[in-house]
Amino acid sequence: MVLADPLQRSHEQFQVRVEDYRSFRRDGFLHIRGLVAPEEVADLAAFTDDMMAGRRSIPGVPAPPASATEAERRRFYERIHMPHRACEIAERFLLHPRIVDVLEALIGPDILALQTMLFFKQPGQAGQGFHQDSYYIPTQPDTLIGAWLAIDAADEDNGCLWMTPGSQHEPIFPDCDGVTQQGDTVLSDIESIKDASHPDEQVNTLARIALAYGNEVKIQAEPGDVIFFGGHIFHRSHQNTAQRSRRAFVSHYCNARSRVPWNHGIPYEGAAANQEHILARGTTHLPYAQPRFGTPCAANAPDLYGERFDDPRAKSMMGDDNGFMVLVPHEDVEHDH
Ligand SMILES: O=C(O)CCC(=O)C(=O)O
Repeated sequence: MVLADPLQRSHEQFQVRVEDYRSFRRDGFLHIRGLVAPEEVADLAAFTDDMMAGRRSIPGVPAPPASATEAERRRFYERIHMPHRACEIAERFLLHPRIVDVLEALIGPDILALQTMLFFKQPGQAGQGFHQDSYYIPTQPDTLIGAWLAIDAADEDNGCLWMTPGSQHEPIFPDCDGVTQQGDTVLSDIESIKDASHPDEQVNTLARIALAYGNEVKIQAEPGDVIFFGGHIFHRSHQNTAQRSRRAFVSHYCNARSRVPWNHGIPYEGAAANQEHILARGTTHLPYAQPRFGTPCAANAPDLYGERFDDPRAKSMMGDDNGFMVLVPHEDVEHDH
């Protein structure tokens, strides 16, 4: 009998430095340059070009009419939600092993992949005002993290991300817009805010709390850079006022041991929707989904991305002598806490 080749990782593993881990905790975000290879990002750019030209489409997402002019096609899409449920390329980037390597070090070891958004952000298209992602995507305990992959170079003119370092320690402010009942409402004196995500600082009252920090930073990025940011940090982006596009692919994840009462507004069975989300790395006692397009990940390739079955010891991410975060078994009882 000829055995199939054992499944192998398709990408060189990315190891997070202890200094990066520290800066993620200190600032609330982490910018990893060149995490995704240029030729892979070019695939994603070509995919969006093809969509705007009407050569490719995502099932369930309307395409520009055949009569649309070039300018109308460019403005047709702004943002597509959850493309990983309808097309292979989005699932591939959601489960990109090097992105998940970083997640494993920051919030792992077990990672559940929840959400994707494809931003077209063509010249003139709007930004998104101050908001906290955990308001929209609740996870319990809250381990939400976003990964923002630059498809185009992003700067102040074409609407890059802006982050407010330190605001990751803020609670999630309930929004009295009535969209959800979410937020940290058990805190006795928490104030409700209004119109989070609205670009106008006078309308969006989260802006007052965010701007009081006085330290907002712009995150200029090159194609292939990924910005990781926690679910509590105040962040925003502005309108694209340049003549260049500012496309980005954004995914959200949580630790796979968190309950996720969220399925992008789609009804689900039971008290949580974990069974609708894909196990990207590690293991979990909670339900999870398989990828729809077969992208390798812990759900379908446990030998590669799941638990090492021959080693049942508990493990934690720790710094090694070379300054990298590595998964270490808890074997030294003398030093256990
Ligand atoms: O890319 C943008 O313009 C905004 C992205 C953002 O704020 C988010 O994904 O939470």
